[in-house]
This record gives sequence, C-alpha cells and structure tokens, in this order.
Amino acid sequence: MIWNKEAECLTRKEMEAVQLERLKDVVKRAYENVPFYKKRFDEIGLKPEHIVTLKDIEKIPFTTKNDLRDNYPYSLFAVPMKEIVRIHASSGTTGKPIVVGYTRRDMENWSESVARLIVAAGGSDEDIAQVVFGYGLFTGGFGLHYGLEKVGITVVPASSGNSERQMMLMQDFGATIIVGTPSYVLYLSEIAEEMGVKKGMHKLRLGLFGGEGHTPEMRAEIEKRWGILATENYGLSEIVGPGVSGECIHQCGMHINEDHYYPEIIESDSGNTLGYGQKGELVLTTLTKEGIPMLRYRTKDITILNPEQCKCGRTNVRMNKVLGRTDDMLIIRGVNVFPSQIESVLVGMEHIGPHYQIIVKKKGYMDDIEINVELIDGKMLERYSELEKLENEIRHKLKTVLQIDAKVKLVNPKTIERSVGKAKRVIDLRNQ
Ligand code: DLL
Repeated sequence: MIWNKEAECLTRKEMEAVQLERLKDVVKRAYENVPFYKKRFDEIGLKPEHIVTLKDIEKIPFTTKNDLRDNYPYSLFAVPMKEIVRIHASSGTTGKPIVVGYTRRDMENWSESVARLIVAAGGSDEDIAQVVFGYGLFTGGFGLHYGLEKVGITVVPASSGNSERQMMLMQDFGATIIVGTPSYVLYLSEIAEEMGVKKGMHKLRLGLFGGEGHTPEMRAEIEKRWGILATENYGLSEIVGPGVSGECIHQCGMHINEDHYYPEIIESDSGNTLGYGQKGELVLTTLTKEGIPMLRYRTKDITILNPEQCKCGRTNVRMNKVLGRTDDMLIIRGVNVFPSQIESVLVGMEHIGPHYQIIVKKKGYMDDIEINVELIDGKMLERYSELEKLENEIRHKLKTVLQIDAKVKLVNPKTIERSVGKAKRVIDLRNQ
C-alpha cells in the first residue's frame, strides 16, 4: 500500500521545511537553466538567493499558459533533451498545444503522486481498474495508468470510446475501479442501461474521476447509477497531469501533494495572495520537477484551500472542488455565471436527465442564454402544458440561484452530444 506517511502526515512546520528547501532548489535550477526565468528574474532584480522564506515566493512573477505557448515546444525545459523520457501535450482551444517533458525522476514522482491519491480513495492491489481516459498526449490515461500500476492494481488500459465494448470488458474482466472523466462515465451508465447491464452484473465499487469538474449533484447521480463511491482528483498538464490532488474516502476536499506542488490562492485581478479559506485562483509551483519546472503557474481554476487535518489522518492542505475557471466564467448581462452553478440547479430535478448544454448568443447588444436540457421521457414533449410548467419551474429555479433570466428548452432524451473525454457544455457564440 502506498500511503506515504512521511509526506502526507507531516506537521505544518515539517511540511514547510521540506517545501522551503525544495523551493530554493527549484528556483535555482529554473534560474540557471531556463533563459525565460533568468530574464524574468533579472528584469526585476530578483536572484535565487532572495528566496529565504516561503513567503518570498510572492516576489516571483507568475507564469501563464501564454508563456508556455511562446516557448513552444521545448524552450522552458531545464534539462538537456537526452534526459527527457516522456513528452505530453495539451491542446488549448486555439493554436499550438502546450508541451511538457518529464525526466526519469519526474516520472517516478508523478507515479508516486497518482498512487497516493488512488490509495487515499481506497484502491488496493486487490483491485482491477479499467482506465477509460484517452491514452496519448493527454496526461489522463498514462498518468493514472502508472499510478495504478505502482499501487499494484491490475490495469485494463481500455482508453476512451467504443462504449459497448467498454461494457463487455468491464463485465468480463471484472473491473472494480473505473477511471475517467465524470461525463464519460455518466454516458457509459446510459450504454449499460441500453445493454441491460444492471447493478449486480458488474463489480465496480469505486470511481476515480478527474480531468473536468462535476458538481456534488452530478456525483450523487453517478454514484446512484453505478452503485459506486465516486472520488475526484485534480491536475493539469503544465504542473504534472493528474496527481496534483485527490480525495480520500471521506470525499471532503482533494488532498494536495504539497511536497511536490506548492499551492497558493490569489485574487485574480490584482494578483494579491489570499489566505486559507478564501476563494480565488489556484497558483501552483512545482517543487521537484526537473524537466519543466513551473514557478507560480496561474491555473485559472477557482478554489479554496483548507489546512485542517482530515478525518483520514492526512495533514496536507486540501482544495475544494473547483468552482470553475476564470476563463469559463460567463458574464451574462453583467452577471457572473459559472456553468457549475447551472449544473447544480439542473441535476437531480424531477423529469430531467443529467445532460445539458448552455448556449450563449448576442441578441442585438444583449447577451442571451439558452439552456437545453434533456427530458427523461420524450413523450412529455407532446404534453404541452406539462412541458411549459416544467420549463417555467427550471427557469424560476435558475433565476433564484443565478439572478439571470435564462431560456430553457426541453429536448428529447439522448439528443445532446455525448463526449468520450471532457464534456463541452458551453457553446459561446457571442464572438463569432
Ligand atoms: O485534465 C489532467 C488530469 C487528467 C487531471 C485526469 C485529473 C485526471 P489538462 O488536460 O491539462 O490536464 O487540463 C487541466 O482541467 O486546469 C482544470 O481546469 C481541469 N480539471 C482537471 N481536473 C479537474 C477537476 C488534465 N477534478 C484542466 N475538477 C485544469 C475541475 C479539473 N477541473
């Protein structure tokens, strides 16, 4: 079992000592080996020796996705190419992907980070795990794969797609853990239903979900459909991939592997550092990464940090579920709306399924938001008064929570596109 108590159960003082020593080391390595960081530091007269306490991290400028793009593909690497044993990349919405490289030691630390969260979620070498993340440049498939292997779990690298076959494999190979995006595993539950696969006909007991957010309501829906414990984990390619943080069986926040990834919360607009318990943008610094060290990387993910010791005994700082990204916050007629708020309202309501899509348009100068929601029973579309009543009910609920008036369109079951990776729930047509 991989419960690394020396890293996961330290006192705050012990953890901070580890972090400080590693921070000084990574800053020095970045400064000496990556011209980009040297230039950034020199511009403001900052030297690695100026980092004396953890708080001094605030002197370091932020790094952003654009910096990775500008240095495409390898200019941020801190070691010669011959020491890089793996490349991954994440495709942004526009242009070239961002590229990351791992040394052999990075690969070991990555597997260890992922193994920790699997064990925290209750996985053990008795388990068989079906990985339905895509394998390839995306970090999800390989990242989880190596972590699972490290725990000694039997891995079925099914990859994403081919959903009927996934169900056959799941039953025949006896998977006890499913690993993927929550939206794809939700979709698989529909396939299971269509194929007549009921709860007792598979052995799944645990889900390891990440790569995208899902609300507590969506989690409850997935747990109910599959009869599993659904745990969540978080990460991003720029920092390592999956493995930054993950929930334990108590499902009360994701334990950050703080000895490898140092978290801060900032106020997005000013860049000022916020404290524990305050909501803001997560900024991460890789403390051990050799291939492509990241200093104060702005994730754009909004969350809250909680330093309290967890019931499970782990002392690492936990992060709340990601509320949304600063760049997927919709501003509708001046009101800030996160897709996750809409999901919270919709999922679990009577007569509608957990599939929805948000379409934002411009109508003249006004933003116009329309939410398509699938009915559980398509026949309701013929019962006009019932339909209208339900649409109004949803609209009213949305208005109470979001303070905006959204159009609601109820549509036939299974007409909203399903994804095999990360779901695309928002279509913003305003800038087209
Ligand atoms: O999605 C890494 C990953 C794969 C994590 C599998 C966990 C499991 P990227 O493709 O670079 O990497 O996307 C990173 O996805 O900044 C978040 O916005 C979002 N994200 C990842 N996990 C979560 C989560 C992988 N649990 C971006 N909740 C991040 C909310 C998440 N958002």
